[in-house]
Amino acid sequence: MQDKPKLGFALSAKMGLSLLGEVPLVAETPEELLDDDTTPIAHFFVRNNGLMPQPTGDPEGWSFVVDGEVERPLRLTLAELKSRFPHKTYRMVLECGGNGRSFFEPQAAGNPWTNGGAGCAEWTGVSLSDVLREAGLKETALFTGHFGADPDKHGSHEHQAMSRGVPIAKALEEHTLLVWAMNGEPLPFLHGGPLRLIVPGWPGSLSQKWLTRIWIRNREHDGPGMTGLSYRLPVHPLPPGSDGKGVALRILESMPVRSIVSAPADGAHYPEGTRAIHIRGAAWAGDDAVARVDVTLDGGATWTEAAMTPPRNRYDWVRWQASASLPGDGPYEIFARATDSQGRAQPFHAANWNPNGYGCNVMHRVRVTVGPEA
Ligand SMILES: Nc1nc2c(c(=O)[nH]1)N[C@H]1C(S)=C(S)[C@@H](COP(=O)(O)O)O[C@H]1N2
Ligand SMILES: [Mo]
Repeated sequence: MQDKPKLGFALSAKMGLSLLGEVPLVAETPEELLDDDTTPIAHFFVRNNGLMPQPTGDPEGWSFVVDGEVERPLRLTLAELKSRFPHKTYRMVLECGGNGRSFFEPQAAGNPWTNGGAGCAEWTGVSLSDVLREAGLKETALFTGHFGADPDKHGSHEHQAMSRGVPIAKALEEHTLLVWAMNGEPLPFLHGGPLRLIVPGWPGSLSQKWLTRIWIRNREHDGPGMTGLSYRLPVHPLPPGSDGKGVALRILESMPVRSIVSAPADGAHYPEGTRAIHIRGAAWAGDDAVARVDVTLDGGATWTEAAMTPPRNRYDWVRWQASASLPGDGPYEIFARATDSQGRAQPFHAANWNPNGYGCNVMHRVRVTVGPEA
């Protein structure tokens, strides 16, 4: 973490993130900076697939369309959206589909996220379902297709950098929002302001930034990010390193259960004689709830159950804490393991290798030492 380059002045509003790519801009949050109940904007990860659009001088006049399989196609400005539909604020996790990818062996293609391609912010907007109701879904409405104002990574507006979509049932969930504010502030440009989607629990790529259009379709959407190996997992396990050609695939929908240790930080040192350490972190589980979090300092021989603070609303993360007693000085490895409400727990080793490296939820490992300063 320490040896990765830090963000330059282009992202001066961001503090302490690790840069994974400059063009397109990709930056993740070290786990120890995810120690707040609500992730501050300054620490929230950034993922672009193309270049950024022109910032607008008139946020309230920003408009988007809803068209396709609807009775009444709509064009709404942000001002109209705010005045015509009930406002909702939820604290919800946004997580990149490739979060955890760097832990796959051998390395899978794509940005080498550790666990910091995720954050949990308060999003304010309106339910997409309220807008779709106004447009009137036809019986043929099966899927959404999302469009943004950003050019692709070559600067061309002919193709979308990313254009994904969801089955209509996910679009109709109350928590799927059209969002204009983050942590009570106008949605920052870097995070898709003035207007973006938030599709919680599923890969972040569905949460279109700089939103210009929602195309209601009568079939699965086929924009960039929807075809080939994109956001697809093998139905049956693949030998690590294989190219995934010709195997049965399914689209990654709900993200798998994950926990992070946000304190102590990896590499922390405690004075000699320390016999208890306090550990805290966060856990979340896609569409599912977190049932429990356990920590171990002895490689899984013994586990301590963490105390969890309940989520504020569905898709919020749980904050958890645990105290662990230590038998003596020495090096310790902390592992945190979350289990979802269907009994699925995080593995010690990533078992679901796939060519594009999605959904790796291997346990977060934090190394600490107790003893005299070296
Ligand atoms: N228009 C647009 N929306 C986008 C993207 C993009 O490249 N262009 N990237 C997606 C991906 S892959 C992720 S993980 C999230 C990241 O959102 P953030 O940059 O606000 O953290 O935005 C999604 N929405
Ligand atoms: Mo992503």
